[in-house]
Amino acid sequence: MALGKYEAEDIQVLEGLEAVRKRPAMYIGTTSSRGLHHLVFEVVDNSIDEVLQGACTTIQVTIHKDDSITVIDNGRGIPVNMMPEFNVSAVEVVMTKLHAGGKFGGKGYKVSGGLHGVGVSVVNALSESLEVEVWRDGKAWTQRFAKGAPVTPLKGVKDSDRTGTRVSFLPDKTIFAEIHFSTDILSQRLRELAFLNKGVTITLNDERGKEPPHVFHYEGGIVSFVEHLNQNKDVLQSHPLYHEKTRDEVEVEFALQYNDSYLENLFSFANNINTIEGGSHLSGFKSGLTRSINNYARQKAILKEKDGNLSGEDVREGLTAVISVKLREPQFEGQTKTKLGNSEVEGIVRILTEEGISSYLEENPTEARAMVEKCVTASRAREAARKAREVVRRASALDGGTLAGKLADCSNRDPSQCEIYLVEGESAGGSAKMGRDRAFQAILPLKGKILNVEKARLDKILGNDEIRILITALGTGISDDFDIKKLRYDSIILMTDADVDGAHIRTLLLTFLYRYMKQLVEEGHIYIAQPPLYNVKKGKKEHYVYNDEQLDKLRKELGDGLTIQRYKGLGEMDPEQLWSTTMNPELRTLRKVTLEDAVVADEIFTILMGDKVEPRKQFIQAYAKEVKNLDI
Ligand code: 0RA
Repeated sequence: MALGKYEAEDIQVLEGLEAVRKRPAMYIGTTSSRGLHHLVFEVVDNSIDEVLQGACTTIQVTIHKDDSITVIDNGRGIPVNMMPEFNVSAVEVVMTKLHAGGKFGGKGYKVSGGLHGVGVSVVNALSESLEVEVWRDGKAWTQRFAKGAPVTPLKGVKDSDRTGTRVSFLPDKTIFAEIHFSTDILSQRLRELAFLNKGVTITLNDERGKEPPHVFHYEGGIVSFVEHLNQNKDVLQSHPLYHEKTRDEVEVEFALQYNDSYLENLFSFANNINTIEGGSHLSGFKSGLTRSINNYARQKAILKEKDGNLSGEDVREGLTAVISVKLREPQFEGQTKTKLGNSEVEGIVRILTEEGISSYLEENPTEARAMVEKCVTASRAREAARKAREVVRRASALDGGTLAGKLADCSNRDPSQCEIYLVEGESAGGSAKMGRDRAFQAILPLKGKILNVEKARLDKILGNDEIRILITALGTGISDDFDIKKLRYDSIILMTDADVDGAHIRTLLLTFLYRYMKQLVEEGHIYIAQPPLYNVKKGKKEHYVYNDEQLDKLRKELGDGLTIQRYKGLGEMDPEQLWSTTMNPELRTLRKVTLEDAVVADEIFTILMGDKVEPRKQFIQAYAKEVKNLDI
């Protein structure tokens, strides 16, 4: 190896990339599994930039047997020329200098900011080894690196007339807690990218298993995305409405299709980044939609003069839509940097949305009528819901009126210190009330099954006692009234039995929280308690066992003569046991409910809780274990 020159080089490179190795989380958010997967997305984002330039049509991702990754694209290839200001090749600059992308002139779309966009050099810094191969200028070129430092110079190895880039890397085991790539996580995002960039072909090949490669290619782009989101629902339009237009250099496209549910299912993207926190493009889309539907309804006298306007909520009931914008200098704001800040985008999107929807309604009168009538019905139902909600508001104003006798509140009044246990059943609720630390733990027993909110409209949902009490206890309100600042407990812990009924109740609760208090899920306030499955006694010594694996292990360790009790429900534990196994912060384990992917969560809830029986059957058969331990 030609190390000579590169010894000096190492030192320089490490000055830049050392920071990344020292504080990886600063660059990729975390060194957990999520951060590991970000490495792949970072490389793929660079290939997607080539797609956005119209320079690339295929991206192939391979997970090798040793969990190393290869990404190959047929873009232009990273430039190989010497860069005088750095005295090394452009390839080496891209691979070793932070944010080198910008140094090539920010002409094109760069997926910068947001979640990714930190630069391939970060992937290089966090890889035990990395090899880049570039096809460009009639040759194939390669260079190898270790922990970010070059170990060979860039060499033109043979003639080649193709163009593109291959990046192969093995993540550094001393940085990441675990090196295991999940095909599911990778395919979710790769599929999403294929939806958002119509025509591109993205393949994922997992060499660790025997499955054939996944191929993601959608000629329909976000139209296919909306069809996919609605696949298990009954729809009002035979094909989604689609509109695409560029204005003031902002590329706007949206697709929408109503279904007969009551839920709004709206996803927004800016430069391929899922803007979970919304932003100017989303508000522009919402107001354009509200205006165009109202205009049409008035024009066709479906709304009479005496009727008030349809509200935003009315026109979004049962709506599935994807709005995607691409712009030159996206500003990402918000807690998770997933809110588009560019204010000029709002007006552009509003006008284009209004234009697109209005002409669709004119051209498709049958569909238009079905859509608008659904919105009018929604508006009437909302009036009924408003009255029901008034009842809830008054109940919370009384602060405790409905709660008295139900909620055992904690004495601490600082929400950041407090937690609430939502407990299945009165008897477990009783034990929890006695066993808890009343200073900071509140207990709310829930009797029986709560309502399946996936199948009911808001007025009915709010008529349900258990749900009203829950809303009052949490203090935040729901949907548009939701205000996280009013949250009365920092942690909301679901404690249900470790059986099928318990899992069902947990899913019902999660569905409600996800649909009506989504921010609580997004911001990580929801937890699942882990009660023990067994009590194992040997002589005077007691052990609590949380799963079958642990039980096997303990059996081997302790030998024979054990008394094993399987807990059938939380109610079988006395208050002291419940405290020490499941509620004592020093000893308990809680599972945090995370929302990795709202698209997948929506899909799962629709399948689990919706009307269609066949997809549910299939899902439960395929994922029997996961459903029991539903962890979004
Ligand atoms: C810098 C400049 C150009 C392209 C790239 C980097 C590039 C990086 C990666 C990483 C994976 N695939 C990639 N493809 C391209 C611009 C090239 C030009 O202007 O010709």
